[in-house]
Amino acid sequence: MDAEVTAVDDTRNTSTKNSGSTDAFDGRKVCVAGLGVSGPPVARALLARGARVSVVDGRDDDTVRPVADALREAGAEVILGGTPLPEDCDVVVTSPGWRPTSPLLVRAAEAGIEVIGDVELAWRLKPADQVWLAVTGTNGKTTTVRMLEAMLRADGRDALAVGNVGTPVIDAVLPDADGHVHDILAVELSSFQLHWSSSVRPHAAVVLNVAPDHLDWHGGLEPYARAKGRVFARGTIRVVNTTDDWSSRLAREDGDPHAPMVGFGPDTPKAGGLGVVEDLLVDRAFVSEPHDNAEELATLDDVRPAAPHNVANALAAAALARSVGVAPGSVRAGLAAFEPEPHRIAFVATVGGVDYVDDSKATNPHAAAASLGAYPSVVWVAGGLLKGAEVDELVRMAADRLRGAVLIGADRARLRRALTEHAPKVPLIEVEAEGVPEGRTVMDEVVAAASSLAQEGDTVLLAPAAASMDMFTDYPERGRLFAEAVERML
Ligand code: UMA
Repeated sequence: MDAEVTAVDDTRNTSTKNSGSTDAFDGRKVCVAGLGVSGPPVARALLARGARVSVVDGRDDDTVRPVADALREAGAEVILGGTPLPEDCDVVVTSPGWRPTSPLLVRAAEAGIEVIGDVELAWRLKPADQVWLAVTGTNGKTTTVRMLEAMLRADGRDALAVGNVGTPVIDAVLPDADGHVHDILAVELSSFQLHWSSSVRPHAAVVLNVAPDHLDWHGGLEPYARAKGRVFARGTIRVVNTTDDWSSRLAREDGDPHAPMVGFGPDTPKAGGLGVVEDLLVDRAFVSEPHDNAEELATLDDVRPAAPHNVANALAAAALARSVGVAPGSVRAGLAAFEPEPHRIAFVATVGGVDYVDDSKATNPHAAAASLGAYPSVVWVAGGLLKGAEVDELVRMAADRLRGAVLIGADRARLRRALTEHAPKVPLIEVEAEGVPEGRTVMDEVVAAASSLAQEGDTVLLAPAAASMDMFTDYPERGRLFAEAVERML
């Protein structure tokens, strides 16, 4: 029997804050692994706490050198172009992307040195009364934390979305230049960040879904999923996607059996859950007498972009918001204020009766499946780094709606094999990164190939099912170049 659900309004009017443990790092020698987004603020926070800090990064280029110089000036030792484990380290704080098999982390483990991530450090340093609401899952995390942030703010809360979404968590737990610390954080946590966390205990948390991704990093689906399950800590309200087996399983097996469990899904909710009744998003969890009562939160029209998986994101965000007493009207106002992120099922233009859509954020097969499912007749632009994921099921599922496919990137042979086997009649064009004619970009070639396959009424959909770094800086650059190439055809 699941524990009873009660919304806890513990985030209002917190004018003073207890500070986190202040002296735990004083005089200790800390190695910070990585000088990307999370490493520098971690190093600065530790210096401010009196730690002796050594930062290491395998890169030594024009991007990291100025960052390294600034940290040296602040008192850190910085080693670039190699990743030795600095002498006499008491603890290592790693950036999330570092694999457990990377030599520095292996050496630290062998030497019995504690390794934690940036999120764990932030948890240990945060004010005791700052509330965390956590979101993890393979897809939809960023949208969900942004919706949650908007709902909290619409309710008048002092809230900020942080974590994998881009703002390092450490920046939001220490006072800013004006001495201000946010009351409540909507924290997006990746499987990497959860792997390196041990004592993080959000007030409420959700695993949106689990599908194969980052398998090469974690060594398989089970360890990847179990890393996500760590978000359900002792006492954490478990918010669960009732349509996703892993989400429920992790809440049951890895969560606290005494903590409330709140399901959400696309159907009429049972008492204790959130769901959809006709065109309404409805709460039957955070209400008095849930067996008799339901609270209307919003309509399906309030959810943008309008796609089934996005309704699930909105319900998950609503459940987390309601767990801290956000009013129903603020859920709706938050959805209205929410700005969809670029490169997520973003319409680019119609050219010759064909719609061009940028879903460059679909960096794994599960995300690509969600966006392919939203269009009846598609020329699919796919490929890149598959990170160990299989694509057969995706191609089988999408075969009937494919007009054609344009394949790019390092792992395109896997996609070609799957298409040849499961969709043999679908025409394929492969575009190589090399040999693009002078004055044209690889995306000009991709878009030209796609338009040659498309017919009026079709959608050309960039939903690569793969990461971008083999050909582009990141997925935003991939999406931007795609959109620019489409716009050049106008
Ligand atoms: N590095 C080494 N050796 C290694 C690995 C990395 O020297 O073996 C160095 C790199 O040269 C680089 C630095 O470490 O300078 C990069 O560290 P990092 O890749 O761990 O990441 P950060 O730049 O600190 O950014 C991280 C997240 N990145 C990853 O998890 C890969 C960001 O998520 C996050 O926004 C940021 O912290 C703030 O919390 C990005 C991401 O791609 C968006 N996340 C993955 C995803 O969403 O799928 C999980």
